[in-house]
Amino acid sequence: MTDPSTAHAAVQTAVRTALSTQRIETPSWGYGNSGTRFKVFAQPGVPRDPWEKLADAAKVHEFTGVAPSVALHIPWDTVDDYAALAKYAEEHGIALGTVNANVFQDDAFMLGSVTHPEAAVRRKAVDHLFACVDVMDAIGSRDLKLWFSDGTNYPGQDDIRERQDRLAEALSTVYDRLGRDQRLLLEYKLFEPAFYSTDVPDWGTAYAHCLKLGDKAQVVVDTGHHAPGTNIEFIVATLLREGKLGAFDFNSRFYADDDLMAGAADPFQLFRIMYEVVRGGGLTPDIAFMLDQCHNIEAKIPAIIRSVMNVQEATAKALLVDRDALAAAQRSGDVLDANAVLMDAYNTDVRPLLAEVREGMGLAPDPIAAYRRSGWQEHIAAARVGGTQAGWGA
Ligand code: AOS
Ligand code: ZN
Ligand code: ZN
Repeated sequence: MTDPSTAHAAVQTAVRTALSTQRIETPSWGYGNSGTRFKVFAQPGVPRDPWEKLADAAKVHEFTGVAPSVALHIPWDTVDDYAALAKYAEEHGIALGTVNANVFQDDAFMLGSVTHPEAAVRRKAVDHLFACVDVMDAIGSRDLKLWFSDGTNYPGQDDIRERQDRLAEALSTVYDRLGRDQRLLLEYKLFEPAFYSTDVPDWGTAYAHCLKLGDKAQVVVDTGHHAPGTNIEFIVATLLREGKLGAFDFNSRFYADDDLMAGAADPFQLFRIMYEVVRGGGLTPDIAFMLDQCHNIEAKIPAIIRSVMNVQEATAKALLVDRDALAAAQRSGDVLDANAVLMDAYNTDVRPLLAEVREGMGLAPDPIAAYRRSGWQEHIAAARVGGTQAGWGA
């Protein structure tokens, strides 16, 4: 029989290894100015172009050690030379990651992009998706993330069934264009900007399309894209069982797609999601763990650091669940004990453990304090004056 203290030490080592090797991708648009339709509050030092967004992302990685890649949004992050952008990222100790396609900001797409009733508009949308794959080729990116704003506002506005056929056709055209090691990640969202029907409203629709497309098509779970009360961890468990979970867009919501800091509104939900990830063997590079957030009133870089830390804390707690004890309680039908095992892990203060993990990686134990001490915020506020600040949507 294994000595309990040896077993405990082995678990601790596994947890520390998992935490120091975890990877969380940050979104280029999280560094830019953003707001609501009422007001965008500009902040001093905000990046003026994709290059400066990368410089800020490099700081998040420098102080957390677990955020080595940045997701791009095309055309928001359009540059003349993508290979140079990738090289610039590398020089700053990070890499370019997922390419997000934007087919929601052109006048032509008012009635839809890939599901638009007119073939010429659908063609224009698919051409943009091809251009995004070209960017992936240039920067060596694995994942194309597709979120479509497509849908209708009024019953009868368009044929909702035919829109699915148009979507399937566009997806399969893009899928065929992917390289051997590239993937198509399909993101669903309950509503907005369409309010009556959305063409990819839920995981079931995304799953059905991905299943037809093949192994290189996977579903993205954006935590903010569900109806209130949805059991997101069940969706995660199901997609993992089916081998169809490709990525997360982490953020928090109080009402709708609020895009607030991950783990801020409901850290318990994030823990439950991460527990299903751990339980389902999903803590691997095959699942892209990304943030999809905008920081409207809080300082952006520290907010992204905080979000990364919140994901780490949820992961640490998920890793600490005593799975043997949980399984025993579940098998014996002991509802209270089973729930207590889960809650014990959730209620553990994992901050000292994460501080130690960081120190083991040669980092400061408190990334936000280290960032503040670094003087980067003062540097960018002084250096980045003039020009147009890049933002979400700019
Ligand atoms: C939109 O609601 C989605 O979350 C997408 O991931 C989108 O591309 C991203 O939020 C940037 O706007
Ligand atoms: Zn998203
Ligand atoms: Zn969203």
